[in-house]
Amino acid sequence: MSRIIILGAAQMGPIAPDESRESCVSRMVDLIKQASSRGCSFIVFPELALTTFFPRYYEEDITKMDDWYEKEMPNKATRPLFEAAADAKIGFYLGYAELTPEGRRFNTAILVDQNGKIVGKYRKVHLPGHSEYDPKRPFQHLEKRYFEPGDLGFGVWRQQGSIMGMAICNDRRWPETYRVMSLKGAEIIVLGYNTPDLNTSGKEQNHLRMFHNHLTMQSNAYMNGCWVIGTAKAGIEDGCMLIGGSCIIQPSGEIATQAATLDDELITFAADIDICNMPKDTIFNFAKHRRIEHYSVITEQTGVELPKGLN
Ligand code: CDT
Repeated sequence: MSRIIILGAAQMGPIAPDESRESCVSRMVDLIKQASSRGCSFIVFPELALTTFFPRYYEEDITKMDDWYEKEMPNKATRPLFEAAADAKIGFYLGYAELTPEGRRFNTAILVDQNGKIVGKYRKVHLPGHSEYDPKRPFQHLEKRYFEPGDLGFGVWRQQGSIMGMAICNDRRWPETYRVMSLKGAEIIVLGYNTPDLNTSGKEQNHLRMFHNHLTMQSNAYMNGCWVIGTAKAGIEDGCMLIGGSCIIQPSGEIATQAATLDDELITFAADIDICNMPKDTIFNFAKHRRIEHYSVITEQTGVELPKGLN
């Protein structure tokens, strides 16, 4: 018997800087209702899904940004989302900015089970961007200012008869993200993203943003024999264009379904989790084929070390 889970990516259109949490949550509840009508049992919301992508704004005094963060979860504004999802027996991934009681700031995602209980937490490890105002950029990407690197590692959780892991946006570009979770048995890796269509850190053609979005998730789905769900916050947000392209990717690396708009849009797919078994038992049977005696530089060295001598 196959293990089928109807999975969803709940893409969201732009969130204006002055849009309330309550308004975002009501949009999410609509997506939950659509998911329920399609028999979906797990959906993935974007990164920082309760606010506009505020790292595009510079503020000298970081505490003046506190309103963008959630101090507890669930809270008054998000409780209706947890309740609607629990009523519909839908589990979900939600990205938000976390401010801890100790004053630490993380770009966070949670995994919520079908009863509305938080069962997993992930804090973004690979923070992109910069920490100081950069006058050369048309808009800022200050994740390194407003968040510290995640301290929880790459966990996985048993959910709905499968094993799920979480990542956030820029993490999807790093093969280590998927490999660490796959070494813990991940069969479904889920992530949300906010990706401007313009690379402000270097010269690059805009169309490559979507290409790399899919390339990284598809290749890593294939190389780890797992399902990958990537969910965008898309469209023109406070003048900044964010790519869409939310998708559900199968272990072959092929996109099973992809969003067609840059708005709130739910895509779903009846995913057979057991199709992970063939690649995991054959070409990507890690226990049989990995050669860790040659991989030590991956954890012992961060940057490139060139061979000695001159050419
Ligand atoms: N949110 C996020 O991680 N965005 C990055 C943009 C990188 S450009 C500084 C991404 O990897 O899509």
